[in-house]
Amino acid sequence: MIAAGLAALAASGAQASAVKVGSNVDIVLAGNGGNCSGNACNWTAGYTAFDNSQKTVNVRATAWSISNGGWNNGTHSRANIDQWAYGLGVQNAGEPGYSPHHTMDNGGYKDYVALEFDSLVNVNSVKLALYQYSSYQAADGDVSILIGNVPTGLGNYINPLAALGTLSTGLSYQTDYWASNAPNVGAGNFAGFLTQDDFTFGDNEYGNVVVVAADLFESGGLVDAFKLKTINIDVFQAPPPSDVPAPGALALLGLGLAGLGLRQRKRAAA
Ligand SMILES: [Ca+2]
Ligand SMILES: [Ca+2]
Ligand SMILES: [Ca+2]
Ligand SMILES: [Ca+2]
Repeated sequence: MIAAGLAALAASGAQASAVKVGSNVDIVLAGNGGNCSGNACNWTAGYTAFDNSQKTVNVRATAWSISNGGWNNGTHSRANIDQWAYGLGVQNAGEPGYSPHHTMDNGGYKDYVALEFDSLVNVNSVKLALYQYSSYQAADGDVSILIGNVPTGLGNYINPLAALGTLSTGLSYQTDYWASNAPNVGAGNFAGFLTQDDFTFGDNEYGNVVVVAADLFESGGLVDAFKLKTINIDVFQAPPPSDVPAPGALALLGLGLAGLGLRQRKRAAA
């Protein structure tokens, strides 16, 4: 039985990882509210896979905000998501309704959007609509991306921190910084589009949940405030379930191997 288990493990490689099936899939999140209801938004995007087949990827967005700290130690609360002509915005419980507070910003609480995909994905770039946060500082668009896997999805109220884990526990994350040279257009005004495309997630960094946040590490610099217009992703396909040893089977195999080793040591000592 152990030999058969070992053979199956060898055949599957044990390190079975997902395979990239499509790249540079653009999902346009801007609109006039038509994709949203019940404080969540949904899209379906079509793309041509590497094998030339036509595929779709579905995504659902909810909004969140962090108070009293950063990703690892702050309080994560559900916020209002709004789909605007220039992109998705976040209004948390501590914010007034007027611009620029309807953006995803890190002035006060740190706002983010959680995107749940029905495929495994990673991120190449995001297109942002920048807003000037205050009259005495230029607009800024530093953005943090987190990628993790939550097999059950987040639903409406599952705390993304609890579901995805802390930044030190295998969650892939990167921040793309921008040296702001936006014009002074006055507090709350649109300051232009910005594409952040220096993300370098590897082909082993994928998941079904992507967090897009106003720079989670901003501290004393220019406040970041933007709407999320477009996200560009690569799509991966998980290996067939039969190729992946179930955790239970692996544990049994481990016990079996431990037992085998024990017997062999006893025999050698005898
Ligand atoms: Ca906000
Ligand atoms: Ca704010
Ligand atoms: Ca910056
Ligand atoms: Ca900044």
